[in-house]
Amino acid sequence: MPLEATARIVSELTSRGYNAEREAVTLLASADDPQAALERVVEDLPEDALVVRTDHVDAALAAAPAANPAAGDGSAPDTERATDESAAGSALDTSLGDDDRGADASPDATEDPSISTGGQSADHGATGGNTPVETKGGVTVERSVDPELRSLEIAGDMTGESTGTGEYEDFVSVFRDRLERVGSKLRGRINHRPASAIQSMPGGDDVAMVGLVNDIRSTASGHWLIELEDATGTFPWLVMKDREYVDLVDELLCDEVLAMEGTLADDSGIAFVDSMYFPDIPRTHEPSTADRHVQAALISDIHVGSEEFMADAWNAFADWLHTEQAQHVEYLLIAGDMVEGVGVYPNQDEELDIVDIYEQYEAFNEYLKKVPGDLEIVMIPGNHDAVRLAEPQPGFDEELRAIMSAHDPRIVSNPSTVTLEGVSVLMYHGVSLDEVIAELPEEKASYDDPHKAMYQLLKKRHVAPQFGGHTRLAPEEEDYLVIDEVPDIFHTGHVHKLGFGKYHNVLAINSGCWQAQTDFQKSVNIDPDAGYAPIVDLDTLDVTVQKFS
Ligand code: D5M
Ligand code: FE
Ligand code: ZN
Repeated sequence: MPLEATARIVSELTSRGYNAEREAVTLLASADDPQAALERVVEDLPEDALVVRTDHVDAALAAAPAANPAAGDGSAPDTERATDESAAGSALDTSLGDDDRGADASPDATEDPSISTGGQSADHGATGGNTPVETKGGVTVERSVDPELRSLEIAGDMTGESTGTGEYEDFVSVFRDRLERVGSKLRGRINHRPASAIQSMPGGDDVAMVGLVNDIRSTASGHWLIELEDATGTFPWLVMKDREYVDLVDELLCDEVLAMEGTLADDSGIAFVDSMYFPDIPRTHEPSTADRHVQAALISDIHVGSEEFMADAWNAFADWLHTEQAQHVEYLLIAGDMVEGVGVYPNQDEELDIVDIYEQYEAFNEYLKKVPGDLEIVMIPGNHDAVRLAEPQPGFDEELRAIMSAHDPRIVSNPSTVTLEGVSVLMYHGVSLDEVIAELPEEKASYDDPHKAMYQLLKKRHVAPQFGGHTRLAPEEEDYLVIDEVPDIFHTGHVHKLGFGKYHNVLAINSGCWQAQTDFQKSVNIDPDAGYAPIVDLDTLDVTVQKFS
């Protein structure tokens, strides 16, 4: 497969910081053992060489001993690659103890039945009854990927598109855009009226409105008063404590968009809620799948530069990616927190292994080099990364892109949507999950089940509905945080817990992290899921979890 071989050689060389003449690459590709030849060439290159030329390759090939596959001490041609024991990753069975992963494990009946699809029990935390069921020693293989079969498209990347000045008018436009776009998913379902019109309707009339949640208050008698706002004004809605909808009140966040239907009080000053509607994901949503068996690894929160960064686990993951077991993993998505950063949290410097932010990214790039060069890599920033903290966060600047150049990753904004062979993945770092978990009752969102907090974001069709708490909003003309199109996969990180499940057929995955428990996390009892890599089959949307720690 000459095309594959040349592409691989080019990316190997670039990942080590070299350019190459076209003929030099062809020559390398036609060697008996291109990988060994490449190693030799690199080893013998003059120190100041930036470009690999044909004469370098000629010299290296001439000096090489005759190819003898059986020869030697068993060391792999590339010593950075997997050795048998270091490549051992253990697969976690994701179908609740049934070790036939493809089989029809029956869905956990106690869970929302709507989340069960794809022949898998649908709802998982990292530790919920799963035990490592297999440990496969990995043998480094030549990955036989055909780049022609791949496709990768990006949407919603706002890098370079920022128009916000942070002025009041920008907040007006971003909320107007939010109401318009999220509201459009509700307006067809009810006979809504603007707030200003509702104020002048006669008492007793049936009314409906689409608006942003402006305020949520409980009344002295235990009912709930919810103020909705639209472009014309605000209107108060009362949810009586004995109505079935009262259970939904604890899910509400300020600034989310929803619709209410009800009856106007006699004086028309308030309406009694009969129904509440969320923009939501249609239950009929049918996800797209890839036409061939191909996989994506979804990870986040690497935190290179932290004393707790788990280099061994990362190296085992990188080695595993070179093994036969991982040969179908062709995409690697990284949802933010590449590095630990500097000054992100108080006293964070006490736990820094690398104190300079650029050196952190350089170290990250070294770790990135260890994964196979033929992977397509997409990354977005997180709250520890060196971009603005307010969301949406643009992709890294040119200087950082130049540092994180191993394997030529696609660097896009947080959030962004990447479509892999027809399967759309909404990537969002996940700072708002802290908010959702803090505001909602335990059974609806918790650190142990981070995917359930993600379901709430899907239901609200917005990745960071509530503004002003943990989540900082950079107002733009457009609200880039709206979930406009239904994604096939929703990928977040940030809370350092692994969990996944399906919500109305959308696969929600919160990847764990590569950082052991920090002192802060110890103090607040966060027990991170570190060293796991969830792997998604893009042809079935099934998930397997590989453990490397
Ligand atoms: O945050 C990882 C998780 O830990 C996330 O849920 C926030 C929480 N966290 C970690 N450190 C702090 C401090 N100092 N204050 C508040 N919350 C914290 P990450 O940002 O990915 O490190
Ligand atoms: Fe993180
Ligand atoms: Zn984070």
